[in-house]
Amino acid sequence: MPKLYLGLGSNLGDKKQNITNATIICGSLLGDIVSLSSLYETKPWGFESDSTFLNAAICIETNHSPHVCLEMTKAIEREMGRTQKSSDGVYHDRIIDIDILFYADEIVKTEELTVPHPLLAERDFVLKPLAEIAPDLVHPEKKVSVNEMLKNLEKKL
Ligand code: PH2
Ligand code: MG
Ligand code: MG
Repeated sequence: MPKLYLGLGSNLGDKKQNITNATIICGSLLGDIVSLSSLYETKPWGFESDSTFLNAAICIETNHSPHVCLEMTKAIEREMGRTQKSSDGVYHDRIIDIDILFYADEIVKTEELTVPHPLLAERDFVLKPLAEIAPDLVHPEKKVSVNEMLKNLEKKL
């Protein structure tokens, strides 16, 4: 079964509970959770906010297509009370954000969805949790592993 990697983030309310709830709901709707990172406290990236984030990464074995997974993660965000969606690089505080990072080694480029996540290699709040659960996962276009992407990013920071 294909492995779906999701990045989870929260910087509003009970962040730890929000990540836990999202993990449970993702597991029940999308498939079996096969790995789960620890929680990482991270500074807001790409926008100003007084609220730090908790970030995590999870891996789910799923029968659903990437687009169905996207619709489900969006529905979970809405159900959990997320109001504003980010667009054009303008970010907002949020109860929960669920991003598709990888879907097996598939490449998806449609209007609604780009997989692997296009900003993955620039975000330590994504790569750190992901490196905990999938250090050797190789980016199908860049041909480098998660661990290598993290090392390259840390050299730049
Ligand atoms: N998500 C963003 C923008 N900035 N910063 C951190 N630390 N964690 C996030 O999950 C995050 C962010 C867009 O979704
Ligand atoms: Mg995001
Ligand atoms: Mg998102």
